[in-house]
Amino acid sequence: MKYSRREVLRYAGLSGGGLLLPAVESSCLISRPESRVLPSRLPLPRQFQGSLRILPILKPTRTDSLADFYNVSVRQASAQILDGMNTTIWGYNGVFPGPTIEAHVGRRVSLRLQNALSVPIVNHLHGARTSPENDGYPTDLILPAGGFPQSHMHDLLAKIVEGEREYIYANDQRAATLWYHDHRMDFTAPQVWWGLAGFYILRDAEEERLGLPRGDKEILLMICDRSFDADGSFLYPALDPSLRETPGVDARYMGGVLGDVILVNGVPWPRLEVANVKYRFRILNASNARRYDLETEGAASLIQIGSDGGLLAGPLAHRTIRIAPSERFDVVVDFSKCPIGSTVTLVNRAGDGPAGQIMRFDVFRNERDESNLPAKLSDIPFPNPEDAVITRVLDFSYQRRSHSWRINGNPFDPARMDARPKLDTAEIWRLQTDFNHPLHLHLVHFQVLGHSGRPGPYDEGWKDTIDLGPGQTADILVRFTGYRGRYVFHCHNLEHEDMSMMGNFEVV
Ligand SMILES: [Cu+2]
Repeated sequence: MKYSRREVLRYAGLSGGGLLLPAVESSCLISRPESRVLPSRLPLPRQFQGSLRILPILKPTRTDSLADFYNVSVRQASAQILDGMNTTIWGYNGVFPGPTIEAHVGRRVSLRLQNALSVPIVNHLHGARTSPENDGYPTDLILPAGGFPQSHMHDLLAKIVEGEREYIYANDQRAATLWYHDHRMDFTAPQVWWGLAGFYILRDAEEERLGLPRGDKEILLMICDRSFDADGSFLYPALDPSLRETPGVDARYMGGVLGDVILVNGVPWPRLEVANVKYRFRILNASNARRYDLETEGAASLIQIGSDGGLLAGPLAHRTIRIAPSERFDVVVDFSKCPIGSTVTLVNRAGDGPAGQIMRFDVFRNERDESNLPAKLSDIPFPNPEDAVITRVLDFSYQRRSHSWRINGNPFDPARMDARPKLDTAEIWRLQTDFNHPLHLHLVHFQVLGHSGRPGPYDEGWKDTIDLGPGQTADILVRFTGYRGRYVFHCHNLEHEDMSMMGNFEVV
């Protein structure tokens, strides 16, 4: 019998503390692995040469009165990311980023995924309130047609299929910027790195009525970093580059893999020609481990209108927006004060050298602005901590003994429930970290009560991911609504996630 590395760790008799009183080894003496740049083996592409790619909307293969039906094949393909070179990607319908799915509140989406890769896949719709069987639990694999050797983690509850399966998304939630990505047990990080990520935009009538910038003034921006091998292929420090058996990365990168090329919608440091009016940018950080401090240089600033879970109560101006892996920030940028011929650069204050730049807007056209930016956007309830029936403490730390990322000292185990919240109740989850961890809960949206004291500047509205820095603690108020069943919560630094920083909750 063959054990995965993670199973070996589990059987090594490592035990963790109880949920409410975590027994965690002191993290102050441990030198934690930092995220690290993987240098490309070719000259980096020049900045602001390529045009931003506007991501196409996927057409349903059919629709009826209740639902839209999509068929998508997940396959290997070739992409032109660098000038004069081909990059092998794994893509939904063979493209990276994946095609955008546009959905409407109250109308169901059926997504039939066909796995044409040589390894298992799992699809997760990030930020969606989805029934457990459709949520993309990491062991609910779609094996390649013809099967796959049983090297995957043992899970009695896993629903494994061969070739293809259908996912049903109810779209019974607020309008929001969601995204779908691979969630295969132990191999999420490399499979997303190869290209398995796309936008899923959920719209509703309330939002349409506001008159926000739309049409060609509403633009999706998927930011991610990648490194390239000398032949133009994606470079990733996987222990098993075939992604068939051994999970994990070269030990030097277990803190997280950073690329040295910044891609927006799959184009390195692109430029976009804009008119001197307001634009709406739905920004997603689809990077494995890199966080960005976004700023604009030029006569336009970032006005946040939405977060992971949809619109804020009102617009919120930021000098800088810190965006961690998997977070979404919906922003309006008003170019009306920019002279024609001027430029505005979106920069990353958290990055050095080339990684300090993201993309450039070239203001080239005079136009009349027909959009609005209302002072009131939506109703967000005030979070009342007294609604919570319990407070749970969850510690997210590196454990030196096992050289892995742990929650309350435990590695991931599909058979262990870390929490059993009751349907339609609220709980406070007190999240504490030793390091940078963007923490994500499936199924739910939450409000931030305190982030090392009080809500931070990026915690407004409904969130599904919260970014914590070293030694920070956050209290989040979580409402468990929608479905009973088993879901995961985890760090969305994908290398941490693959290396055990994931737990389970079951809504009962
Ligand atoms: Cu982490």
